[in-house]
Formats: sequence, C-alpha cells, structure tokens
Amino acid sequence: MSGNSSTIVQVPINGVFTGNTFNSLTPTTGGIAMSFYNHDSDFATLGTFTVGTVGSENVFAKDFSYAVYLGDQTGSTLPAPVDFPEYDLGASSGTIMACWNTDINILNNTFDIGSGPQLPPAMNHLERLALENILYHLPDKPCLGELIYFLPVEVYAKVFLQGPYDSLSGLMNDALRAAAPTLIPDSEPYSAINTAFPGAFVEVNNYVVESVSPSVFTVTGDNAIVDWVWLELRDKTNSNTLLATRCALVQRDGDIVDLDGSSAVLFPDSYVDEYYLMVRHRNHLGAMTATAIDFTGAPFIDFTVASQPTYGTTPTSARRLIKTGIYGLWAGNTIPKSSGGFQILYNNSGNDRLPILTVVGTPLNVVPNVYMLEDVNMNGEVKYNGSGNDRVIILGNVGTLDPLNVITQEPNN
Ligand SMILES: [Ca+2]
Ligand SMILES: [Ca+2]
Ligand SMILES: [Ca+2]
Repeated sequence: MSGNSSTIVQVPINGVFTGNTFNSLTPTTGGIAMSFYNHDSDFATLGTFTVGTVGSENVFAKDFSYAVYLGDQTGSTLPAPVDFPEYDLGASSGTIMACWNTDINILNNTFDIGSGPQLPPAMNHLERLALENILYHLPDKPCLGELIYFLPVEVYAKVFLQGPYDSLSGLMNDALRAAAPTLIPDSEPYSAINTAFPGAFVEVNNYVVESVSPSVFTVTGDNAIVDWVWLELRDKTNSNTLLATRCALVQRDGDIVDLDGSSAVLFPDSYVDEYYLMVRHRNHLGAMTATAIDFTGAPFIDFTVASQPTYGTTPTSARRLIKTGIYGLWAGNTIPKSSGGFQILYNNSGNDRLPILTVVGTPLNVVPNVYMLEDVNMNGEVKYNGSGNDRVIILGNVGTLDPLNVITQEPNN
C-alpha cells in the first residue's frame, strides 16, 4: 500500500500485539522493544492498535533505551540515515514518512524499570518518571501520538466557604483578591500553616509546585479567585487514609480550579479509581464525600447541595446551611488544629475567638489589609467588635444559646 499504487483500494491498518515478552540486551543497556512508524504516509490510514490486554499483557524487560517508541521522522527516507532501516536500501527504496500521531494505550503491559515487572497503575511517582524515560511519545514531539499508560484523577468540584459567602448574590466575596495589591499569596499558604499548626495540612503524594501567575488574580466576576483551598483523595477502603493532596483555588461561584484559575484540578500522580474526596480550607472545617467517588470521566462533585451527601452524623452535618438549600464549609477555625483536632470553639482552651482578640489587641481596634486565619469573613481585615466583625460568626456557629458548644469536623482527621 504505497503512494505509487494509489489505485489500489486502501484499508485502515490495524494491529494487535499481546502476550509477547521483549527481552533487552541486559546487561548492555539499549535497543527499542517496540516501535511504530508511519511510512507511506500519503495514503495509509491508521486504525486501532492494541498493545497488551488484561490477562494478555506484553512483558517489557529492563534496560531498553525505549520500551515503546513512536516514530517522528518526516519527509523522504532518502538520503540515509533514516529511522526506518528497511527503507535505507538505495534510491529505489524511498518512502515518505510522517509522525506517528495515533495514540496507543499501553496500560495493560508490564514494564521493568528496575524493580521487576510492574503495571503502570501500580507504579509510584518516581517509577512512573522512570517509565516515561523509556517511552518516546507526545511529551517529546508535538506531532506524535500519546502512549497512554496513566489516567490521572481530575477533580471537578464546587464548594462554598461560609465566611465570604454572600447569600444575596449567591457568590463568595473576593475582597482578598480585589485588594490592591491582592492579599492572596501567589504560592499556596498551607505548608506554612502546617508548620505553625503541625498536622493541620500534611502533604501526601503531591509533587506539584503550587504557585500561580499573578495574572490569575486579575480575573473579576463570578470566576474571580476567592482563596486557596486544600483537596484530599482518600482510600476507598479506609477513608482515614490520605492517598494524595493538592492545593487549588476556589472561584466566587464555588468552582474549585487548578493553578491556571479555570481548569479542573489535576492529581497528576493519582490513577483514576474510587476515592473519598475531602475539601478543606485554612480557616473553615473541611467536608468529605459520604462515599468513595468513581473519578473515571471526571464527575462533578457539588459540596454546596444536600444531594451530594457528606460524611458525618447526617448527610449534611459536616456543612453549614448558608442559604435555603445551599451549604458551605463551617467558618471560624482560626486555630486550624488544636488538642481536640479540627474544631471550632468559642470558649475554653484552644478556642478560635481569642486569636482574633490577640490580633486586634484591644477589642475596638481593626487590623486592615491582612491575609490571616483570624479574618474569618475573609474581607481582608481582622475585627473583633462592631459590624462585620470576625468573632460573631464563630458565636453564631456554635450557637448563641450555648457558647460552650463545639463544632467538630467530620471526619476529625
Ligand atoms: Ca466558575
Ligand atoms: Ca479551631
Ligand atoms: Ca474580617
């Protein structure tokens, strides 16, 4: 099937490669186990290529230069040298090459990247980096197809924070962002909070450098950024076990977004599976889905409505009713973690009210232009008394009838 026989009826080219064992030249490193080249590119039609299936995986031994290689040579194979040696046979043997732009799924194969044969989903972050080193595909050349060996979790979720929520507009205030200069830090604030309050925000399996371009904070309107939030993926068989964390951003309309300010949040080192999703905030109590969610296909998870039940005594008890039918995270956790864990207290040891008083010094003082845990309503100022003060939200949450009440995060870990 070549260009000089174009009158021949061409059919899509398909291929199935399963159950093979590819032995490298161990102990000599080198060689390519499997490669795909698009030659006779003028008329060829590439169909479906199956490389490994469940139960009939290919086995790629260690020490290959490339386990799977997608060819990126373009144009004439003449003169030599060429990627495709069979066409280096002289003037009459030439053909026209194009990049192999068809994706190939290689999930169902084992690769030995130094610790024995492993399926890609079983690999940790470092092992996947080693696997990436022996693949030649999309990240290397934009014209190429992708070797799909890892389907990361994408979180497409929505949450409201009680503190900045405005029930009239149905949006959160973005005063921290709108301040000039903006009060929201370019880099995630949670590492520093965890230093100040050990165990409050512990990073797990997170290799993402979480800082943003300042331009992210120039967006206004419904999609303006309110603050940084914290996401956790927890083990479907034990919701106390954190498998991965990410810092992300939340927009005024509640959308939780990645570092570009608009995309769903990627967990680049977590394989799609079922996980409990927990969303937390630096001075609010977190909430977690009541059940593990299947992240295949990036489902939308809406923490603002009762129809998305959360883990706890009741399907909504982990959240605060902030408007008819609308839920938000409980505000007022100015001490993110105290002896009782993740709790909001108005009185007694470790209470969340006293830090507000400490910041203002005297009760009628106001401290403006700050990004602080004590700014419960997140308007950029810490205030203890008077209209719009930060203390009264805590009192309202524990209940004015019983200021000794304690609100405990569900789950409290
Ligand atoms: Ca939005
Ligand atoms: Ca607290
Ligand atoms: Ca405030």
